[in-house]
Amino acid sequence: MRRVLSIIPLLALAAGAARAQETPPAQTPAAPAAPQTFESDIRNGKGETIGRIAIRDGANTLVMRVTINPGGLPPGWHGIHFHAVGDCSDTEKFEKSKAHVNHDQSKHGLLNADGPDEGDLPNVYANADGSVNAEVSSDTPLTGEGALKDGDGSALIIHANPDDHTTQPIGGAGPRIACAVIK
Ligand SMILES: [Cu+2]
Ligand SMILES: [Zn+2]
Repeated sequence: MRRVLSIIPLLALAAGAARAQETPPAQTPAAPAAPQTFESDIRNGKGETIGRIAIRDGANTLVMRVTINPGGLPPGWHGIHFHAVGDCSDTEKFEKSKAHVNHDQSKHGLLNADGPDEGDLPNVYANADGSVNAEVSSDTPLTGEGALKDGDGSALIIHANPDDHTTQPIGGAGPRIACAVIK
């Protein structure tokens, strides 16, 4: 949906460029809007802070940096997703965050022909010391229609195992081991 909407400003830009050839612009174009930003702590199953997410949302794409401190996660690949509710209070299972953000009943999986859902993200890799430094992108916006910061917010959930990006419902990613509120 975002990609469709983004056609309109592109057309406007094209029209603007055509006009610019006829008459010089009276003033310099406005600077592009700065990305919206959001940061939140990531907590593990004991409620301890193990890292942080930092989101920047531009006009068409959201970019999220995931930083996990040494000792934060078991080493190896981990599935991460945006879940539908911004509630990480049940630290044993993080089930209050509900299922993936998914407003149009898409199938789960970045590699699924009938997917992805709006919560799907690439896996992150935890180093031998349990730390992570990763950056992922998503078409799901931070604010506005279908956004992460809707009425009940959303959560970034980190799973015990990697997401295979294909199978239902969560690509075999296993238990939820860490959570960050996006609200
Ligand atoms: Cu998940
Ligand atoms: Zn999914």
